[in-house]
Amino acid sequence: MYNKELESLPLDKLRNLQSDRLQIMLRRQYEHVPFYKKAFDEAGVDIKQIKRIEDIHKLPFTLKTDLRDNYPYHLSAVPESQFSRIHASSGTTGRPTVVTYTKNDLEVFSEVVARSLYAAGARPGMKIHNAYGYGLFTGGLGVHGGAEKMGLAVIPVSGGMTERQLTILQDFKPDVITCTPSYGQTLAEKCRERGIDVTKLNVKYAIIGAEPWTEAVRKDIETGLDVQATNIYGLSEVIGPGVSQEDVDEKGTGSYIWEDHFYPEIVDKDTKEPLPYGEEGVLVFTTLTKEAMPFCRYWTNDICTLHYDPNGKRTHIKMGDIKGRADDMLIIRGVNLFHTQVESVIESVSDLAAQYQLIVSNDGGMDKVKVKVEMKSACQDNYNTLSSARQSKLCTELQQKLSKNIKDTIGLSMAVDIVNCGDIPRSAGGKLNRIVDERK
Ligand code: DLL
Repeated sequence: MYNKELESLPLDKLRNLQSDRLQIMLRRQYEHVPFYKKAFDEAGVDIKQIKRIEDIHKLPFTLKTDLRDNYPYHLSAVPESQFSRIHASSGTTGRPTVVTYTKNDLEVFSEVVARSLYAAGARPGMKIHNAYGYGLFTGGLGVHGGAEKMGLAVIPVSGGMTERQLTILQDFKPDVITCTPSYGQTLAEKCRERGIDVTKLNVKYAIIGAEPWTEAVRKDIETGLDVQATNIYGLSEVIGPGVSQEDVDEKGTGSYIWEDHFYPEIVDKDTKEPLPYGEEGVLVFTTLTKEAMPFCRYWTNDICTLHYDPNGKRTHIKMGDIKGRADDMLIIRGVNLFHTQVESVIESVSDLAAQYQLIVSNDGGMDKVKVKVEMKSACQDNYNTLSSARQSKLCTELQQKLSKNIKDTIGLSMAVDIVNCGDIPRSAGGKLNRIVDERK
């Protein structure tokens, strides 16, 4: 463990620490953030009466719209002169979501990322190829700070320019790589295409996150780059990457949330009531140590479960995979649909990549979903050698196969559009927007 004392703190001590930190945080919010003073007063909460973390459910939620309404700095609890960094979300419409950090916040950020990198297999003295975007996105600089704190040599590659990334992977000999899952798959595909012998690369660990992914994606990256891949989760509003991390020896059992800094709850999407551990609902976080922008019960919109793992190395709670976003859950002709369900079906067709978009429309009153999906690069290579008649035959076969598998597994009819490798646009953070809602 990177910080054995805190990562293995007995639960009763952890609850005491969380309770102490919560009281300080609430005072900071009440005294310095007019939005929270009003929110607590309107909810009839006397923060002096909130002495234990177990009372947290009495407090009001904070929503993403609250950040937008208080753009850019009105939720900050310190004067602007105390800001050490400002990040913003990569949102495509409207005002960006702005998050501010003090010097101490950046210390905490580095601490939780260092713990995460360690859990993923990184050790001081290693080199890390950081392919998260540097800039307003928290991925690049967030991982960078934690890696430096732990004593890794950081190669600040940032996103894109895949050819250069391949050269760096071969020549700079990093032990660890961090990137989005879709970019990890792209790198794996390109290595295969170029005939790079991945067993000769030095890279041993891939730390993958910033968007949802599945076990099939893990397998693609692990075999395609000859690494052990683990999940890193986070969001800008809570700090950035490193809110939680999967341990390399405990793959598939969830990701540890660094609970001494971020207190998680799962609440029912509709009633907003807290749910017991193990039940699926919306993940909500209270930041316990942040100074510049402390958040009370921040509604992430991410859907998952929480559980304690009696067999885990650490005492902190684990979160399961993100199933989707509460606002991403589509209801198509009465069927609840997360895009990850379609992804699992796409993975059953070996020529198709998990690079896809669901385009939702409602022509003629009925909601319809079209799946736009890229061919894998091996399939693309073969496709490029075919005559146009054989090309359209191949596309039709793939369309029919995917359409049938979707109907059989999910029970919905969806049109399928097969597109070339790399044709679906990626955002600046390297993320692929899974749902395009064209409904009026
Ligand atoms: O994506 C921070 C990050 C950077 C995490 C690098 C991991 C690695 P935002 O841009 O604010 O922050 O996006 C946050 O991305 O609410 C989730 O919906 C999604 N997300 C992040 N990590 C994961 C993950 C960064 N491991 C939003 N699995 C979150 C699934 C994830 N979804």
